[in-house]
Amino acid sequence: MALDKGTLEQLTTAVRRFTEEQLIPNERLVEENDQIPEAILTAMRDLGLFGLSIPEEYGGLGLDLAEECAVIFELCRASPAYRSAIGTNVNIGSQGIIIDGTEAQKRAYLPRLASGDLIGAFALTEPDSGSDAASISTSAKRDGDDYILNGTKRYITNAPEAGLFTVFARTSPDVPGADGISGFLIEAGTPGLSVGALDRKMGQRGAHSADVILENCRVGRDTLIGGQEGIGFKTAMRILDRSRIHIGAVCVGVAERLIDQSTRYALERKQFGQPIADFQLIQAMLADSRTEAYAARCMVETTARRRDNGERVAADASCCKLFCTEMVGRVADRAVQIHGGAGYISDYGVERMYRDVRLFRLYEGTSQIQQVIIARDMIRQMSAALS
Ligand code: COS
Repeated sequence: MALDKGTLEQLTTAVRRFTEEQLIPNERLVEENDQIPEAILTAMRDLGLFGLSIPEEYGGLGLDLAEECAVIFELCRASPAYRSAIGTNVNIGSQGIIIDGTEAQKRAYLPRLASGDLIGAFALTEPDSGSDAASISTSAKRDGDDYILNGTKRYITNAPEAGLFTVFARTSPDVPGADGISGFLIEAGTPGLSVGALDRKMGQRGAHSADVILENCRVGRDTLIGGQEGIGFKTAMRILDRSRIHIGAVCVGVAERLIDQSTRYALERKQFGQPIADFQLIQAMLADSRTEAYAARCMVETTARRRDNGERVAADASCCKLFCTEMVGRVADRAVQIHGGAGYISDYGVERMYRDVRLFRLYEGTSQIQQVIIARDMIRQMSAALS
């Protein structure tokens, strides 16, 4: 553990208070304006939320993953759009540098990512390459000491706000699949890099995504992550291993919020002369949701701690992503059901959360991709044991 128990408790208590006093009351505003108010972003920076995972020597809070998840459980009691604002800096937009970056790359970018002055984005997906991430076609052609990148990246979270893009591109066109891929750190404003129009999404208003277009974008060799060609796919997979546990924690936070809100509503709402909480069919839905959210919390805490202890947890990270994202979908569905007609009306915010959580089963690897990763691992292990 990077923090002693008391300090971690102080941090999670501060985040819980911030969530209750500032984030939840502004959820509707964020939804209506498709924008998080600047004052809230400033408060998030002041709390150190952009730098949760970034080592202290580079200006972050240096939390380990279990501690980060404890903070995320609290933060995600509010609309997921808030988490998305810090999410790329904490995870997919900074971890490439932390995991495989050179010392110069760490010094150049981590302090500003930690403070939230710089927003990071992770550009892997393309119009024709989603689940099959090793099939990306964005090219990075060597030209003297430079690389020239061409291609389009799709659904890139925080692209409109980002000052730094972790871009994956093919440096060896003759090497098919994963081995020909390299990661680059490209700053916004680099000639040849542009960001498309905002994606119009089903939910998570206030969190933005867009295409990132690379047209003869010339970058120096110092932008190559780790200064090494051909390791980009593995960098991307290692980033995703970590962030899939983080997404599990996000789902736990949202589920716990929905369960509290549903329980409160069930006690207030009267039908047939009594609170609907007295009816066993309502109780069954509440109990199922609590049980599943508790299982998800235990799973995330255990997997995060095991990763912090240096264990290889790639398949279990996928178990977390699969179970937690599916779990919160069921919890949100029951929350709508318990609220009845009110669950379908925007005033209560439940329909908003129902739409918001749908994304979790898609990004950072669909549920089906998590199943593939888990089953492949099982088969590999059993085959090795049998041979
Ligand atoms: N950590 C380190 N290395 C890994 C790894 C991991 N978690 N997963 C795979 N690798 C390595 C493999 O060991 C292999 O290396 P070797 O050739 O040296 O053995 C290489 O990477 C290729 O792996 P694999 O053969 O498993 O690749 P596949 O093309 O079969 O695809 C999946 C793997 C499907 C798991 C991958 O493409 C994936 O995760 N897809 C979803 C992408 C995603 O999440 N997109 C969301 C975008 S971010 S919002």
